[in-house]
Amino acid sequence: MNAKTHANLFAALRAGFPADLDRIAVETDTGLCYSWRDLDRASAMIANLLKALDLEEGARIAVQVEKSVEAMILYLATLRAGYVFLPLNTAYRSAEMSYFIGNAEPAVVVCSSANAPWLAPIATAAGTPHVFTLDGDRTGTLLEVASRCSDRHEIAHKNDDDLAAIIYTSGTTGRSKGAMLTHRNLLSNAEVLKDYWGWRSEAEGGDVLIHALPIFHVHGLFVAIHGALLNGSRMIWLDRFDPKRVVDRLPEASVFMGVPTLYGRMLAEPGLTRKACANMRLFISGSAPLLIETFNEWRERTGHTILERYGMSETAMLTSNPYNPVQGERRGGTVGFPLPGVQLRVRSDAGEDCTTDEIGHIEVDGPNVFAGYWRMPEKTKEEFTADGYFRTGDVGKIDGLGYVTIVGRSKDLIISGGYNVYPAEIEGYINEMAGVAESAIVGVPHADFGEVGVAIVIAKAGATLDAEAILVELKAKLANFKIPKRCFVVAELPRNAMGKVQKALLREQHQALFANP
Ligand code: MLC
Ligand code: AMP
Repeated sequence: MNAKTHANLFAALRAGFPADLDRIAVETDTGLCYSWRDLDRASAMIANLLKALDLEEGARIAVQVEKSVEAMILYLATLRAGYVFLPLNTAYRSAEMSYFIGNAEPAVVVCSSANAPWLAPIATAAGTPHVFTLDGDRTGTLLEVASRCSDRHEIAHKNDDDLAAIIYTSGTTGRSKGAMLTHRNLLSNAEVLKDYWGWRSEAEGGDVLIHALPIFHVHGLFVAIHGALLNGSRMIWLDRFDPKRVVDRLPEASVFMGVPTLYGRMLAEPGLTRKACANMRLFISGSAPLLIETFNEWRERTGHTILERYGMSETAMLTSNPYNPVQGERRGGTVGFPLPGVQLRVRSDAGEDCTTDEIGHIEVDGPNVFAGYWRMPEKTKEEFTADGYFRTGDVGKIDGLGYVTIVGRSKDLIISGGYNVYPAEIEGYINEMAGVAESAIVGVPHADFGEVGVAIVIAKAGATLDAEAILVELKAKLANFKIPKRCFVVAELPRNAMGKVQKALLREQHQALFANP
């Protein structure tokens, strides 16, 4: 394999497959087994299907399908064929999908057959020439056509800086932005994590990962899948997170990755005991802050210390608590140290380096930092400093030992159960409703989701608004996780002297709404 071919992330993942391709690579929770040979052949067949479409260089393959092993294989096939994978949350509705498809102009859209009746016309209207279906039960036109393709495929030649994926991440103002990730971004991060988290080789007993996260975001798609494939490790695959099923499978596994909500829900399972976790090597948490109470309770119940790490769609993983005790202890409430190769600094509003423990803006650089926002050069420029650091929008500090702690965000963002919800987007929809003068969405603590949105709405003079009706109208337009969990119609919003809505005050007012289960 020459150096150029190897720049294709798929080539590196493929090189991680074990020599014996007949061993089990993925076992679903329903008992289906896929060998490494199956992954190789099926990804070759779908890659050949894509190749036969004669797409232009850099063509986007937009995918909104239920989680399945075949959906993962479609991701691998896209890399293998040299195209750009564009995963989309299954909760997105037609207005959201219209925007993504219109903006990304994918050459191929793959969706569920249930969504095809409304999604295919959106794709056609946007000029997408190819629409396929793929369902969770291994049916759909994608697999029908692929079944007639050869299972031999030469991995497409890619350069380091060629795009591998676009991940849409909502903007604080305006519409979502597509973060462009290159083969180098993803591969460099995967290689660092393989080493840093001590993935065990076969000779050391190997690892088995329980995969229970969605595969349309960085955490489930990149961190989890790349980790297992690069190390040739088996995955126990759950199409959706079920805390009891995960706990039941722990004795057969050694690695688990989750957002804090998953850990909270697993703690409610009586089967979560030290004995059930005896074979486990590593529990990893990220995508949202892990409460220190969860961190402590987990240690008490299981004897394991959760390793918390921090990342973003634009950068993949940035920091991690240490795996190896020689590097230090895992500290609850912190996100650990910058990963090897990542430069992370904290800067004041004035752009000066902060001193130890001083709170400021987190800025990062490294081979993992994305290539920019899709077709948004101006927005991209704004998010980088003059010396090339990416402004994360997270606010934090670094202590004397080098541990990074995230204390807040300068971006107006709510992270709910590991999904990002942008108040500006929801406010925009509410403000367009009949009788609404203005609105504010704030994040408040929630025992299960960590944080959830609450809407505070003001009626136009003479209009009467019904809080429940506002939520019903929103539900018809937006992904379900974005819907505020409560809505209040009030007479006025608190403002500061400059006339700006004081969201901190609103947050304080409503902070006890969902604090207890
Ligand atoms: C579901 N609901 C949510 C929600 N998920 N509400 C707020 N926040 C969420 N995250 C609501 C639905 O709207 C619905 O309400 C009800 O809960 C049931 O929906 P469901 O789909 O059946 O929920 P469930 O399967 O229980 O899902 C919860 C969850 C899921 C925690 C398993 O949200 C999840 O998988 N989260 C992980 C997200 C993730 O992978 N993030 C990584 C991002 S990458 P109703 O009223 O409609 O019935 C990233 C970078 C990094 O951040 O560092 O990793
Ligand atoms: P996303 O855009 O979905 O990739 O979300 C990235 C954001 O998630 C980051 O900018 C952080 O605000 C947040 N995040 C990720 N990991 C952590 C963590 N361990 N603790 C706190 N926030 C986190």
